[in-house]
Amino acid sequence: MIKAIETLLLDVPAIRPHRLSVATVNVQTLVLVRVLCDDGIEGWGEATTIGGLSYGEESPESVKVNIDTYLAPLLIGMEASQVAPAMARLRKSIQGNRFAKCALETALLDAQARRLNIPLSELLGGRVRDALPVAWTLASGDTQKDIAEAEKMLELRRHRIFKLKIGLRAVEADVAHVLAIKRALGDEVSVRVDVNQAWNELDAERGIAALEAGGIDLIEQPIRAENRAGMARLARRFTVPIMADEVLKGPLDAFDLATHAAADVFSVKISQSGGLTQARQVADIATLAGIGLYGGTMLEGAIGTAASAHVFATFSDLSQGTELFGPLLLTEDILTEPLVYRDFMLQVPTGAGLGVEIDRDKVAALRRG
Ligand code: MUC
Ligand code: MG
Repeated sequence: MIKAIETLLLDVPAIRPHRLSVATVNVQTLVLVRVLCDDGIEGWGEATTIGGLSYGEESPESVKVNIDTYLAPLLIGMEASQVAPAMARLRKSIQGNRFAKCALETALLDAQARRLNIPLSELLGGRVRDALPVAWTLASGDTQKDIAEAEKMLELRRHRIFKLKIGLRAVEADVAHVLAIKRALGDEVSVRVDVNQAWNELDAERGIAALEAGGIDLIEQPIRAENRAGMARLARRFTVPIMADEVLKGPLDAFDLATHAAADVFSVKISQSGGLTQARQVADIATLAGIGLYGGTMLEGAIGTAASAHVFATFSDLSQGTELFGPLLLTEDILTEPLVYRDFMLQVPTGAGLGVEIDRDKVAALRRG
């Protein structure tokens, strides 16, 4: 039986300001969810947003208050080992709140997989890989700093895929910044851009043409999420793959985007999808439609990143890799043993549940209030 559900806000400083077109992240707030069951087993989940309400319509504070007030009371007393009926109850009674639902589903599946003594991935159909390629986002806003940061990552053998955040400056200035980095890093390295919706369609046509000619490998959410027809026009017009991110908020969007050929690649995010099961559904739709897959992040800490890793490890095709670098952007970790990044890959934890152990002292030290 589900006995209690606790939510905590943790404020964790970033290693450097992380600049997106919609916000600059200096401190990341993690919402941790702890589900306690009457058999003594507990499960952990996490939700993060980017820049409070700058990126989406949930904030860390709204996730906490909505779980505490509306979602948790629906779950207390339900059978803890029956995660599907518990999630069905939430989905029936609660509109929206995908991030909150995802954090709860993560905690419930973590607890259930611990109960069965299997990795969480095995509750989602089973993993087909034990390590995931991980991109790093260069977002200092400064070309030389970004090049130096990328060179350091290559030397450490941590990342050889780099995603650049653009869209704040004029198209030409952004293109010059990206192509300078691409030239400095060379052909062995994959350079991609995320415009975070900043361009209009005409800007996008100009910008993407120049980026494609300069050898850039992937263009993420170049225009407003609402302009799905524009996404389809860009996907048809260019050879360089166009990736859907902000427009993709779960299986129904995945179905619609696939139907209208509005993206070549989906960035699957567990929280944007509304949970781990729904993230799998998004991936299934992509695979059936011949759309490529990328494992996205909402800059989660270790718990959300481990949960994402368990989901992405089940994807049969993960052609574009992942960007599960969230914990590496933060100055503090909350695990007893950090996640392992080695040879350009994140190792998917193999222990029971999420396969990570929470350091309670660290959590207490970072807890808000
Ligand atoms: C996004 O839009 O992809 C993911 C990586 C990163 O640097 O920012 C996030 C959000
Ligand atoms: Mg994005």
